[in-house]
Amino acid sequence: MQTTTIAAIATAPGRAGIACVRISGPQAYEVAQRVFVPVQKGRSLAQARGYTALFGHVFRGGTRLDEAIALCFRAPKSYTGEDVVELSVHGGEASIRSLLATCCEAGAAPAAAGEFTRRAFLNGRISLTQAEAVMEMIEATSADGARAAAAAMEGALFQKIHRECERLTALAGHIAAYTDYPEEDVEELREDRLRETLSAARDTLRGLLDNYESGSILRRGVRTAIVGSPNVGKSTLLNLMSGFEKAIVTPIAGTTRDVVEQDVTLGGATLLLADTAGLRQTDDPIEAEGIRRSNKKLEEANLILAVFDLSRPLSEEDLALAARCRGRLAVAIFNKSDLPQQAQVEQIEDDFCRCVRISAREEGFSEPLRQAILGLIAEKKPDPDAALLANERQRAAADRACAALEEGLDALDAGFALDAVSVCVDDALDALYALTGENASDAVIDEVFSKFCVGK
Ligand SMILES: Nc1nc2c(ncn2[C@@H]2O[C@H](COP(=O)(O)OP(=O)(O)OP(=O)(O)O)[C@@H](O)[C@H]2O)c(=O)[nH]1
Ligand SMILES: [Mg+2]
Repeated sequence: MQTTTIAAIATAPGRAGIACVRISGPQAYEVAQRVFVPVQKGRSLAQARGYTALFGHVFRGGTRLDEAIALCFRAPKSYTGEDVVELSVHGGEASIRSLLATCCEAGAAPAAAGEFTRRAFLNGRISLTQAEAVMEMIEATSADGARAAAAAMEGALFQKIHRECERLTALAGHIAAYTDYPEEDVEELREDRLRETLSAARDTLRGLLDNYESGSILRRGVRTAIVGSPNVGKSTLLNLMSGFEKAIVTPIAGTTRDVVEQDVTLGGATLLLADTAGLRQTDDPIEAEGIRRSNKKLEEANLILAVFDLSRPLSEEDLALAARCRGRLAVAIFNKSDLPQQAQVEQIEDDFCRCVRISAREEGFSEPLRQAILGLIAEKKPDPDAALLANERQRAAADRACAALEEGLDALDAGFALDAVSVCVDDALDALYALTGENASDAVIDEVFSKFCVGK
């Protein structure tokens, strides 16, 4: 248990209806009482039970700052597991900052980034993966991202990992008993059962690792590159999808040099659109740098929107681009369908998962294009309610555990003694408990919470 009492503004900066200072720790009620006076005579914060609210005023010195609502939580039934009081006032920057300063003068220490959630973790309210999910929820910009974060907060990943830990712990115990006390009446350790447990855990982890990349589609959005030869209408397409004139459009080939980025919501997903410089051979060093960046976006994309100009024959660059899209999640967009057709699209159609004809000059998002993109994302994205690895820390830990289990299975195949297998099981358990935070080092915990915002 922590001995200090902390306070921070829990709401976002800026003007709002309400802003809130959260106070947590053993002196939360003493601090709040020095600041807050209830309106109703005879009521006091000190006597307030958990899950109750009081209306009153907050004061600094003798000066009344604002009207306020005090929300009371009593340890251990609060977010942090400690006594917590939340003071909500009108949401002006000046008033909320002055309220926080008053709470600090009254004995609270300013909270560090993520300190409330850190306390919830240290007090055993939530696992490390659930704490990370809180941050995911705060950062979620799409409905899918929020759903994935909610599932993780509920403990979808924690429970999945924890189940494997329990099975492996039981196995480790069995191996130890069997090898250390062979003369005792320990149930025989059958090799096929041993192999089964190890490979089941390994398969669970492999499934999670395989989904890691596509999980980032839910959380961060779909990295979408708009690519193609110069003048085919890439920037016009970006503007069409964004709903405003984000990028410069001109009839001059080579207009776009820098990558122009815009986030767009489609269905429940966020598309991180990147309009790029047209791909062609050039001696112009500025354009060449733009094209290098186009190629980078193309390589990194989860989804490629390859644009072609229907009104002219396909060029060498067009054919080369189509070849690069083979096997990738890519839509061919045959643009300028309002003009007479010159391009022989049959040459490249097979290189793409979907092909659509549009005129990007026409108003509004083209329905066939929307359907094509949504269909492809739906095929690729994992179930947001399932257990998913949320970040690089979790991925690395799962990877370490998976490798240890592989090693254990190899040791079995090679006919090594059970001791060798037992070491691998211990390594796997070590990695899995680090993942859930049950034996994470202070350095790892510091690292996790350093990414949080103050007030959470
Ligand atoms: N007729 C017709 N013209 C279009 C269409 N889409 C774009 N254009 C025109 O094609 C020209 C080039 O459009 P951009 O969007 O700048 O093309 P881009 O691919 O971004 O070109 P770069 O940035 O130079 O690589 C502009 O004059 C657009 O108005 C379309 O569907 N039909
Ligand atoms: Mg352009």
